[in-house]
Amino acid sequence: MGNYYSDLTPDFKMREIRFNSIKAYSYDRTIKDELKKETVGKDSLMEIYECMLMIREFEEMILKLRTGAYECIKDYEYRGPTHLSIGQEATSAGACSILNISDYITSTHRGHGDSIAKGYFAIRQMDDDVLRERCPECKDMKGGELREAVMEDHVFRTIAELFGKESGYGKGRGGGMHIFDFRVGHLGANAIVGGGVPIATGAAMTCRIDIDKSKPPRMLCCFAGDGAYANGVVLESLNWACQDQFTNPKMTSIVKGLPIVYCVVNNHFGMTGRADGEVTGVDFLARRGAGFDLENMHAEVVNGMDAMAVRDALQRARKIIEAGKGPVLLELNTYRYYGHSLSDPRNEYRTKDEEEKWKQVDPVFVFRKRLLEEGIFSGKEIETIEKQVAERNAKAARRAVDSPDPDPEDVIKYMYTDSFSEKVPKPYQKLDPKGPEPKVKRGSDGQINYRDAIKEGIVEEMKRDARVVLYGEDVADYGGAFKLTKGLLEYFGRGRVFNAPISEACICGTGVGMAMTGYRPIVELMYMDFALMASDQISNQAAKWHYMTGGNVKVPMVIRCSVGGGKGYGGQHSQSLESIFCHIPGTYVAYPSNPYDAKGLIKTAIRDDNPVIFVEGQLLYGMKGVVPEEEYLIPFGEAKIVREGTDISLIVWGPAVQDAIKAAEKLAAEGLDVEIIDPRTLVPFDWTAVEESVKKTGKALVVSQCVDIGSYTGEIVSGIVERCFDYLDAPVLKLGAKNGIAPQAHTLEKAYLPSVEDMIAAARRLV
Ligand SMILES: Cc1ncc(C[n+]2csc(CCOP(=O)(O)OP(=O)(O)O)c2C)c(N)n1
Repeated sequence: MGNYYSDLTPDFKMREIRFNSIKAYSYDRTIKDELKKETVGKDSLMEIYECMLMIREFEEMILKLRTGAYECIKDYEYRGPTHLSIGQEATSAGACSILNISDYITSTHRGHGDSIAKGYFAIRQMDDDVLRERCPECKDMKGGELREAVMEDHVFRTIAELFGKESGYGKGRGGGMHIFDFRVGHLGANAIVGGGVPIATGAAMTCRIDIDKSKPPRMLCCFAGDGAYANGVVLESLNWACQDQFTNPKMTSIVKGLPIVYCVVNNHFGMTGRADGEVTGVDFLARRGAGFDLENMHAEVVNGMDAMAVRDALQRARKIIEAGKGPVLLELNTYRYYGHSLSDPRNEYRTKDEEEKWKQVDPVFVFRKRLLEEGIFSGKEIETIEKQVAERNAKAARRAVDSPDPDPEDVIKYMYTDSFSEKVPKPYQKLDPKGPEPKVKRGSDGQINYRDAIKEGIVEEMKRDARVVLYGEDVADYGGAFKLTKGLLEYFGRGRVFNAPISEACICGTGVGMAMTGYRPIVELMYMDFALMASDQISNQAAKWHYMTGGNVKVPMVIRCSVGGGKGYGGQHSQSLESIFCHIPGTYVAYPSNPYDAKGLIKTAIRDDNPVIFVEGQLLYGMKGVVPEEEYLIPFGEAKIVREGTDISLIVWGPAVQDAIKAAEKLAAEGLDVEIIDPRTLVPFDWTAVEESVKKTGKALVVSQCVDIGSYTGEIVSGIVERCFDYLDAPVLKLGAKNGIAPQAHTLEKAYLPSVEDMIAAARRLV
């Protein structure tokens, strides 16, 4: 038993459990006070103002585009989302004004402001060399002229993305709701409400462990709306971020809470209705900080209409985080002046009077007034910057309209990357063993089982590359529900092999965040059925970010999940769901059917730069086979001819392969020579092997343990018909599990899964 647990003793002493208090609106300084205290410089004040103006100008441009009132591009008809953040500028500018280039943010569908602000303050921090790197066309410029050109380029790339242009940040693939810029630490806006929060949490895990002592410590600012704080995955993330294992010295050598600030951008409206008074039970969302940590997460409510108050809270958050006491939760209380989008007239859920009251505390005008009244800047200085911002936006908008659209030929370009971890960067080649290596024992015949083959592949890859980490429910001390990872903790240590809360969405989402920021997580989902709990993080996040960023980010992660079918575990622990993930563009799907393939494929999965769903058959865990001790990889997209034959092509994967072999042997006795093809990876799929076989045999049967309706087997059937129609002597058949729910009763489950006899019957039908 791990020495970090103390014995549980029954203790029912009467007591009272208290939560710490949460401060609200504690900021009360003037700008002059700030200058005197040197918490801000005059330049920074102008930067904050300029940044807020840039956001407003950008958002008002969208507003005017709808009526043709944006003069310089009157000829352009904008189509696409219009989630404006006018009124919320202080949250973006105030927060980003304290971030370093190397700090990260994540944002939301209403995230143009966050994106503009993160880029703006990063550009203000860049020296001339870095500026030139960002903008190769500006290579002959320097100083102020260079910075201005790069700033204009930032606005241009943002507008170009909004307009779906090839020169946009995401080459027009993601659009405004998925805006990002990894070069300045913007990890992406998310159009799935709450979807970015576990990703941010995972990126913060990277910041916590991946420390370069020559650089300032990194932190993450996660912007998400008030609506998102009702979402399960967001609450899972708060729980995740507060885990004891990050700060318990018995469990980690990096005693440091997660360096993340959860910024709740509380504009008081979800989509087209209010949360408080109806669909939530609290007055302040900062209360969400209680309940996950013994002393509360450090939480505050902040006046989000005041950039200086936001900045002050973020400065405090940074100190807390640098002291190792993260995470922090800040509720930034603000208001959006327009509807959810421009098609929302907003009169059903709020009054004009209410809007007017908020406009009285407008972040841009009030800040301007304070700068003037406190004598920080003259009217002329302010007007100069206002003019510059408007002209810059207009110029960038014109340029964006005139820039080329993506080529329709490239519609699916960037869906996958061809890249692969060829060489491990030097700092990650170092192995730091904490105990004995978990060596897999071979029998005298050189055989090991499927479970150990996967384990051996994982160990080899983790030894090769320190960026590979492994986590999931009880995978560390216990070795996972199926003991596949037993011994890895003792060898690699808890920094690389650790247990996760029972939060499948967060397990996958944090994996996405770690992968985006340079790590290569292997995450384990105990049963494939539970992948449905994480379906957004797998299908909308892991799968899509490479494409949505025009190939600018890679998500090299492996999601291991096992299929429990055949054990009498019933409807929620037995499903073969690989077809679902084959339907989601952006993920690879591998399903080894034997120990040799299992080792070779897991190693490839770990080195591949795409997200891979790695399916394991629980009934195969005990299967033995000869597996070389030395290194080998099995390329994705290369099927295996399990048995050569001339009469029927039987395409089959997973545990059904063994049954197919038995069926082929029986059919051989009847004089039917079956060729068995195991694709090994369903995505990418080896069409060449299947085509060659079917052209030879003229008959095809496709078998899997997926429920027949909507199964990937149907996709293969249609592909065969399309490719081999002239060679076919019979209809192509498919066989799967019955169109029902996996039953518990042995008799029923036997009838449910495709059997050897079913395969024989189908083959006979073909001839
Ligand atoms: C998971 C999910 N459910 C519903 C929606 C539709 N939707 C888009 S924005 C929105 C409201 C989000 O509210 P909040 O998080 O407060 O952000 P805000 O729009 O106020 O900035 C909803 C429900 C969505 N995009 N994602």
